[in-house]
Amino acid sequence: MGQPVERESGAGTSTDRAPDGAAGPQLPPGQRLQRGWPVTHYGPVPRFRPERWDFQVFGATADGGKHRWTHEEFTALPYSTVSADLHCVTKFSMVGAEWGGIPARTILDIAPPAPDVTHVMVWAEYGFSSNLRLADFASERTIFATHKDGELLTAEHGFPLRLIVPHLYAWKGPKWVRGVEYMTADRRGFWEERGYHNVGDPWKEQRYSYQEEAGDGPGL
Ligand SMILES: Nc1nc2c(c(=O)[nH]1)N[C@H]1C(S)=C(S)[C@@H](COP(=O)(O)O)O[C@H]1N2
Ligand SMILES: [Mo]
Repeated sequence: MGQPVERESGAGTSTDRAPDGAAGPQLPPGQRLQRGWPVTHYGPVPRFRPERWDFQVFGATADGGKHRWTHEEFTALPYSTVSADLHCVTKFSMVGAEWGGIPARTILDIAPPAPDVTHVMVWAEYGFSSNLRLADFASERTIFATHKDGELLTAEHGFPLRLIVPHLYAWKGPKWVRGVEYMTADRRGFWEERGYHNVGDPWKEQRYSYQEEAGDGPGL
């Protein structure tokens, strides 16, 4: 088997001009604006089975236990919205989305981590994962999205739940997310093990692991 590659499919045409000739949004270095919303991921789109779906918080929790929500319970948590762009490391950006869902901060409040937690691993269907520094996960703008622009996410864009981390590249936000592991040390997630940067700040153009500097991540 070869190396997995991030694959794009679906509608979306690239343009180097802002729509309507406007000045347009400011994009991170090396990114270009995309019209439409392409679908990008590795592997198949999972089927949603509500009776089997749960959301789990585990690892180094403050109370040492595992927290679990059914789909009904999770989607009943307080809803809010965040406006944020999506920056794919393959260089397209999708701008101006309004994400609706459950802020990561809410999860940290109701299922708090132990005091020595420094990182989280966000887990999705089929074992997909992405690691984040606790501070990135705890950002006021990090959100578990159920909706985009007021409409439920479609299956290929992550229904029923995906994470959005507005200040990092889009791979840091798993689609079809199922839980969070609190960690007392850093560990690489799926793409971070396969050559993507451990931190992934698009404004610093942290695309690949070879760009990492001391302190950016655990050894490869
Ligand atoms: N579960 C899962 N989530 C994923 C990925 C993936 O391969 N699997 N790819 C990420 C990448 S690289 C990008 S750019 C965005 C793309 O989201 P979109 O398909 O909704 O545009 O999803 C992210 N979330
Ligand atoms: Mo991506």
